[in-house]
Amino acid sequence: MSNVNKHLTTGTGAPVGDNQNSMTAGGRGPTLIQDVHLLEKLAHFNRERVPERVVHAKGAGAHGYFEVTNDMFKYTKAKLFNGVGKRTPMFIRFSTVAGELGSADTVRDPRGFAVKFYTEEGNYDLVGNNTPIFFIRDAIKFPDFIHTQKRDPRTHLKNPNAVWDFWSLSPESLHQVTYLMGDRGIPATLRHMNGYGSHTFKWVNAEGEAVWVKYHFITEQGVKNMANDVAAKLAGENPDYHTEDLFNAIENGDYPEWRLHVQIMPIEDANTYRFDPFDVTKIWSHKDYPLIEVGRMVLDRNPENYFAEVEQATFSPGTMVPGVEASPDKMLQGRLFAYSDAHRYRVGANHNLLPINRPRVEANNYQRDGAMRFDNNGGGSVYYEPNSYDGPKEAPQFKQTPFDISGEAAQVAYDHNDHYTQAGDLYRLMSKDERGRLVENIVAAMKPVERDDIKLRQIQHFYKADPEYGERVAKGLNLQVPQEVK
Ligand code: HDE
Repeated sequence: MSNVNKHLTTGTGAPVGDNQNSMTAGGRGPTLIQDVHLLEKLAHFNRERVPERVVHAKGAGAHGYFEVTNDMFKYTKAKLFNGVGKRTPMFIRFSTVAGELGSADTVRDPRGFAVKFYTEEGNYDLVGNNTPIFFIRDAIKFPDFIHTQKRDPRTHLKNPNAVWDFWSLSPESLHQVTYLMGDRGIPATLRHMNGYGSHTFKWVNAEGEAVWVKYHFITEQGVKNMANDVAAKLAGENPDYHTEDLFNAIENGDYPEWRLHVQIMPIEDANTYRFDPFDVTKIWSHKDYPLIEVGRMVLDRNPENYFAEVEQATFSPGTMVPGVEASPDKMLQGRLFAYSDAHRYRVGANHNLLPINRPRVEANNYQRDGAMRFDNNGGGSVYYEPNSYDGPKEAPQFKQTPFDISGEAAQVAYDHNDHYTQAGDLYRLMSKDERGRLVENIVAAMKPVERDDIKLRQIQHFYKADPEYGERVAKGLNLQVPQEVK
């Protein structure tokens, strides 16, 4: 039906006679409750905000495509990674982690790098960061970790005591702390940073053979970072600097591009590798498992509407396609629950029906009803399974790949506890100037910490990673490296 109303209407399509004046009893009388246009406008306005993401609240999104440049048939049957030249539409949302929806872009913080591929087999979400590792390696610690990154419940201010108390008591964080406090902690723009799946995932080929895989999106723009003073100035002058840069680049046809590479580990190597390959605080050496190019990701279209496409976008590591499966990485396992739970709370039970989240292939299932079920809710089709009415049936060829389980059910820590080698390697990999800036950033961040015992505990971790690292931070804080660690 053509839009008969060329004029302003209410939410229910009725034409509006006056959008400037509330209806009153007499020119100066009280406002009449029968002015339903006024009531509707005010009531809808009160409900314009949905809860912001509890982490990664501030973000920017873009549409684009993924194009295969190198077949991955050998490793995975996932169709989006096979057929050189094949293009799959995708949507990405970049984000900071700790700040609220209105916070500044140019802060020292990991950046979210969440990609939704609208593949011919359903959506595939790769919900990563711009860091190949993470601070912790068991989901059970995540709420506590994020509490220390957010505001103190009494002062409502950021609390460096909490930040460094948690990190000094969670030495597995040292690698990511070194990464975060280094130059890459503040990217110059969202286009000049890499993206990583961070976790280890499982790929399965058409013969049912599995390998372990890690994803690397290498920016074609080159990695560029932002100096502290520039970042601080921009945080005040233009808190949306990264958002604006991405939008303008795409608007001007300067489409940012990343090359997707993977590291492939044979399934049996997981038992003997020198680091636990499922420990997301560790990387796999590129010498051991070199990068293999898979394709290119190009962002070439800005969202039409920020709220509809960026705020309502829902990504989950649990959104996988045939040929991609989870690994036993405890952080990934926890995320498999947390994301869709967050979406059901924040956006609603039927968030997958929203245009930005809806798969480009038909979703055939018996899920019905729920708030905001704005499609035909399955119409009159059969609404249970098994059934004799030709409803959609499972396809056994898409069963998850069986895998062996060993040991007993228990709450156990990872058994590889070397938190220092890779953090030290990262420190020694840095140039002299980078190390100087790293130490400066750490000293500045730790100076406000009230208790010396927290500082000294953290200094011991830096020292164990590299004595020079520890000595320089201690000196910057006018403290001595504790004898017991020397
Ligand atoms: Fe998240 N994370 N996360 N995270 N995360 C969320 O989902 C969570 C982790 C990441 O642009 C939330 O919709 C748990 C690692 C990105 O919409 C929430 C754990 C990595 C985004 C959540 C982690 C990420 C989120 C908040 C520990 C990189 C934004 C609201 C097991 C590999 C996605 C929401 C977007 C968002 C939970 C740790 C990346 C609460 C429980 C590790 C990029 O569900």
